[in-house]
Amino acid sequence: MQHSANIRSGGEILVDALKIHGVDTVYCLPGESFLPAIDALAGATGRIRTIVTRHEAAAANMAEAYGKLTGRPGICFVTRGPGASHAAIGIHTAAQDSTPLILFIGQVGTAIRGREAWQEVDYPAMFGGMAKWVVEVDRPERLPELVSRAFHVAVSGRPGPVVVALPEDVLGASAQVADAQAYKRIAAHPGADDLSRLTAMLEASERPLVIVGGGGWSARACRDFQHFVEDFDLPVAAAFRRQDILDNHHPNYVGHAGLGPNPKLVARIRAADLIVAIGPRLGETTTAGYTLFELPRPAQRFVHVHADPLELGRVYQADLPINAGMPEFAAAAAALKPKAAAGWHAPWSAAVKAARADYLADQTPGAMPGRLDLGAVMVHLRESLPRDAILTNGAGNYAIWVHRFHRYGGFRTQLAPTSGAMGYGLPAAIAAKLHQPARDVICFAGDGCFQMSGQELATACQYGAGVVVLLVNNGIYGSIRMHQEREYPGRVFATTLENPDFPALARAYGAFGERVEETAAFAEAFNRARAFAADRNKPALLELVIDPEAITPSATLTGLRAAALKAGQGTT
Ligand SMILES: Cc1ncc(C[n+]2csc(CCOP(=O)(O)OP(=O)(O)O)c2C)c(N)n1
Ligand SMILES: [Mg+2]
Repeated sequence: MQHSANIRSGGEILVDALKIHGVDTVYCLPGESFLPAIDALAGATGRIRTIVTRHEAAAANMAEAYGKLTGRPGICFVTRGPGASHAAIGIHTAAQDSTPLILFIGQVGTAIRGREAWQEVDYPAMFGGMAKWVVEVDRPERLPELVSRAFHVAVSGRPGPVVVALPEDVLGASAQVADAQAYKRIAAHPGADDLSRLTAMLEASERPLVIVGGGGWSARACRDFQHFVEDFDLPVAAAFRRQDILDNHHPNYVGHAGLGPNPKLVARIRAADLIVAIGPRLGETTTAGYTLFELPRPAQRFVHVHADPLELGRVYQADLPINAGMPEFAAAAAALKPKAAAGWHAPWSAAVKAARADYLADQTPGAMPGRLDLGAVMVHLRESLPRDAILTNGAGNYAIWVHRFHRYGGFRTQLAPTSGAMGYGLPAAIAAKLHQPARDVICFAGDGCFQMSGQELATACQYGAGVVVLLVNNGIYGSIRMHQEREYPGRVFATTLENPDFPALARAYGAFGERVEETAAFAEAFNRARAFAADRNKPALLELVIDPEAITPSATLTGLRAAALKAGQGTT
């Protein structure tokens, strides 16, 4: 703890607060609106690394990915109106993904507030429905208090984003004020009664199933969760894009309940007599558009564990709602034992093995049209990448292959926005690689997705982030084209892309760039890309040229169109 009685600028008070709260990285796109803070960051380079991006969306996405990776708030600095507007995507994703993040925004001086001064925005109004808390600091003396509160709000209960607006005179003024101390995360613990009821419900059940997800997990919490799962031999499905909470190689992992799930898993969820949802909100993407469970009273007995008491009972009425942080719940659950612990065998053990077998069978891709088979690429990667490799992606149909055929190796091997935001993969990969340089970081992006943040190859080159980008090029906004063929068969509009020469573009940035057009060429090209990234600490991009017909692992565009026409879709 530090009690500075000396006179400091608002910028210095702020950056001292960041140090006290343990910040080691700041993602930033500068603006003249927060020069005193930038100058204070210049004086703090021994403690805080400042990563300067080419677009505020990327800075905010990097901060979000950092928050996901570490459980500590990702810190982002952007300028007023235009910068804040670009950065809004990070706030949205951090909210949907329950990720701790603090966005600091320069603001017009307090003396001219409310006149719609240059680039002035009312941040509480703009971010009020998206962020957990929005505050504008009105005096430098209040920086220690309000920054401390920002950290507490971001990490406590259900983690999420906080926005702090910084009027330029507040940053530039001098003040004498004592520092706060480092923040402490506040979390609920499960009660003894909750835990004994949970044990009793498990023991009374015949077909239990766990759905794990949500934010706020840590490596330790995942280990504890695994012990609980093993002691009760429970089958575990992952909520949408939460596939790295339980190592997918674990025999109790039975698949992904996200978009386009294995129908056999869906059938098991429906047939379960007890659902134990640990962490997820059970949102639209995990519940097949709120159709998987009856509303508001599921047919199965229902246990819902969530960090936010307001989320419990919001959509689903649980028989046993448990308000707890994930580390707190997992630690308590790891200590639970089935009643007849010694020699106990779960009556559902055979069902777990069958569910696991269904999962493994679903991981064998079928043949697809075109010379380069994305399923075969995924199988090669799954067999050759180290288990701790981090895979990132944004939004697009290409991600279906990644989520379905990869086996995520446990805590923080997946950085994927549950918000479904395009453009996330590359900034997330850069943040991950800079934070954990020893690990392989692979970014998947569609041709559409990549072009929302491809300029960050420059950032990756500047800071030495040796990520490998696998750019899946089908020449279309494939995901939307898929929906278009289903709803308006044959009426192709606004979904076709004329693309640049991606490898040449990558090379222009100083990255590695190569095009892969057939399956047999992938393995060697991937080795070259990976070696370049590792040796040069620079990004490497492989353009994977995919036949647009291969719209999902199991459907073709022509097939979708024919089926829709047959069903009379789009005709009047
Ligand atoms: C920021 C943002 N804008 C638009 C969308 C809607 N959207 C979802 S997927 C998609 C197309 C993605 O195209 P691409 O990256 O090429 O992947 P593909 O589906 O072709 O594999 C679009 C436009 C979105 N999810 N996020
Ligand atoms: Mg595409």
